[in-house]
Amino acid sequence: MSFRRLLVAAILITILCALPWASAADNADGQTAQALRRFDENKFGMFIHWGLYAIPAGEWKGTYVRGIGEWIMNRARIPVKEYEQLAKQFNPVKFKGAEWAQLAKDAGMRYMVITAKHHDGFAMYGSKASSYNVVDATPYGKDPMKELSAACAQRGVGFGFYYSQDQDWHEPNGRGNTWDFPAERKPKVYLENKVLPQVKELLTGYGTLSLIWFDTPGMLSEEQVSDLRRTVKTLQPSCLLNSRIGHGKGDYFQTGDNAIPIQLYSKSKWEVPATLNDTWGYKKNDQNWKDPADLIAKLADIASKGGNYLLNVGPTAEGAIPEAAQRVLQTIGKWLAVNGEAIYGTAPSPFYFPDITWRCTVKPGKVFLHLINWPGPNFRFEGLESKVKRAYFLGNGKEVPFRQEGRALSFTLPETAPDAYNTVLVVEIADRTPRVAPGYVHNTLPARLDLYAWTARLRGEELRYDRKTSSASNFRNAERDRNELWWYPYGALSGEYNVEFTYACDDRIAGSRFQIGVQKGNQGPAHVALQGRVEGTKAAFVTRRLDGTLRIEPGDQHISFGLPDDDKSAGIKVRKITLTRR
Ligand code: JFZ
Repeated sequence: MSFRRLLVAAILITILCALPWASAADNADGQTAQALRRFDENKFGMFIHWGLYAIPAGEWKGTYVRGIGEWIMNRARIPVKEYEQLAKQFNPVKFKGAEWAQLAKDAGMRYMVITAKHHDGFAMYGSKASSYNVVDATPYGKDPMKELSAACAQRGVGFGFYYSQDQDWHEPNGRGNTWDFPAERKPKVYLENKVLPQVKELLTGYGTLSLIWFDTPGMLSEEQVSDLRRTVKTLQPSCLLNSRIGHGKGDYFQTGDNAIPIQLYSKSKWEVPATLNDTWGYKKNDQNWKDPADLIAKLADIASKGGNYLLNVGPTAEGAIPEAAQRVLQTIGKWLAVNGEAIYGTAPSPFYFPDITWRCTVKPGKVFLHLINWPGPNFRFEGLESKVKRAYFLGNGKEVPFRQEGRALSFTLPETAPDAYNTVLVVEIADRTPRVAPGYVHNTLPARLDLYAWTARLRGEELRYDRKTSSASNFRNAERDRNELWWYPYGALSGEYNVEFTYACDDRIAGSRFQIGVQKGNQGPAHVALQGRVEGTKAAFVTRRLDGTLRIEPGDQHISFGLPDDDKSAGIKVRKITLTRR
């Protein structure tokens, strides 16, 4: 072939590849990218865990079962033959898709993800692939997902399904049920007979899906997960997949449940799945509802770090969302109706967070300072080099007096917060994007870093956070669930540190051993990093330097605090752990 012919051929191939019909895969990539942008703008979604587990609601044969409600079949080792009987009682007469969709809308949630099938294997929609489903196996006999998906579409709320693709305790070849099915698995049989057919049903029967939320990967091979991904993208190229599909085949990343990274986190788009109390599926005795102030602050925190917040409700077996949950969501919605400009469609903070006074989101020409812990009348903000034109409260439009000297901004604020939850201070700047002084950029780690109890995941159902004293308490050791604080650095922290500990403890309950651990990788017990004894402080907050050094390596998953031996000092109040680079 002559050079000229080669050149012509090369040009032709280039043009063909650029054409929209050239390749289905390229097309899917483009639609995925677009869907991801919309997903990023939405910021806030509703998670719904609803299934047969809402009937026992945390209690089996008169005995309380610890842990998350939707795991009751596993935790109580309930045989399939017994658990299946629950279907005959499932009759959610109170269910109204329009009400659930409207609640999401009122709460300012822009997408919804509901369990089509959880680990118990029961399909909450009309499935041809398995008769173990809500239409064929219950007295209700209808498909609630038809109504719900239509109600969401009508209100412009994105709609997606949770689907447990790997664990299925109802199937001999699904993962997880070792009490009925001890024999070896044939993942391929399960994948081809149940997962792929059901996923196809979900993608063809409920309109446009914003996403499918897979969970707890483990058994399926990389090739099998690729098949699953291809099945979804072929039917709906714009349907997003989360990272829990496994083998790195997702479009965006999930943090651990209720786990918010301590600083800005930017490894692709991410989402925090979170509970409103201590369970996903309904449990009748769980009344540990999170405070709206805390949830609103967490939403600002997550948006400031570049994430989305997927907040869960667990409806009852009758099909009602608990009233306490509804009230909390309405409160968040009222705040968002006024302050949504500082959440939706924003970019994350270009600034590092020195403490828990403020969080930050940005839009062109605007810096939104979310004052989540009121600083009092004199608020100093450092690190902004762009010229400030104007400052005002988003909630009431009132001008806020300020002085700008070099990289320091001093605001004069009211004594008390104008907004009980989160007062947004809008700072209008002369630049389109803020110029940030060196040393204040989000990815620079300071010499001293505070790990606040507020930025930790509260692990365990007894642990409580108190906003007045900014501290966590009730570090009980209950059966196999430890009450601990877990901080997620997500890779940003490797190094060696001296450690200080800020806490308060009544002298009468002092004496337990405490432990600061580092979790290596994803699984296994925390490696013990530092230990000490809880000393009495006459109930006043003190800061104590601890013996030894804390070593954090890249890939370490989290840092923990807890009482490993006894819970005599469970009432200790922990405010923060301070790391100083050695
Ligand atoms: C999973 C489920 O097992 C659970 O029932 C619920 O549906 C939840 C949303 O997801 O649980 C997980 C999965 C992953 C982590 C923690 C809990 N994780 O990575 O930390």
